[in-house]
Amino acid sequence: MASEIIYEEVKFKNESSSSGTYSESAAAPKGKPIPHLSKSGRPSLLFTSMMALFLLLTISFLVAFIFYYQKYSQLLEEKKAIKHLTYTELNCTKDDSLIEDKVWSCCPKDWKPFSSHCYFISTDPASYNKSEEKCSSMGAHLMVIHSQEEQDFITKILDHKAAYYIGLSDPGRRQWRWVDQTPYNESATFWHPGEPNYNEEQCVAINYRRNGWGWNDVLCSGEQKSVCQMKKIYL
Ligand code: MMA
Ligand code: CA
Repeated sequence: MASEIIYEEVKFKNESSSSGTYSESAAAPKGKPIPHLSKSGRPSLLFTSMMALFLLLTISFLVAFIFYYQKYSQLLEEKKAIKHLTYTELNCTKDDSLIEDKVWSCCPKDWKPFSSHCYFISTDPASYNKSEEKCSSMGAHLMVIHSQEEQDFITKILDHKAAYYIGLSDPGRRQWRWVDQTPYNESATFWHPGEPNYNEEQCVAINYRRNGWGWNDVLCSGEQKSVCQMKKIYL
């Protein structure tokens, strides 16, 4: 409020055309004081405040613009992804249940249903990252195995001569992580005898050896087949 008082003082003295204190300001021509300059010749508090406010508004506007622009682009990307995820054919079953209002549980064509999930066997070899990217582009992730039943279900339909990436990897220091963030439970693992055996092998593939199906740590750059997993679609 003090700033307004100062400003009005300036104006009043100007109109009265008295030379006053303002003619002494260095840059101002005689009798024509510059309104936004205070007695000292420095910008007045009001002017400075207005400039600060303007700057603040500009910054706020820019921040808001960037924020909404990013949100909008994200939305567009998601829409694109959803369009991409529209499966042309679903295979659905009505699960046996005594409850009347049953729902259809579906898997896309070429995906295999098991329990509450659908599985896709990708037969063209790719690195671990490329394999996971491919699953991701289909709304899935590399397969996660938490039980003997899951392990048995998938191995029954895999080729004995091939290795398949599963969604298990080590970001460092032999800390095994599932791609879906579910906890790694040491007591529900299916490593081949002697595996994992090399610190540089930070990704896991499932393959068949004389003792049966099991997990082996492998180099993530190696090109392997893979298995994708996603939740069943309920209609
Ligand atoms: C290969 C490779 C390793 C695996 C051993 C087992 C020679 O390396 O697949 O990941 O542990 O075979 O002998
Ligand atoms: Ca190994």
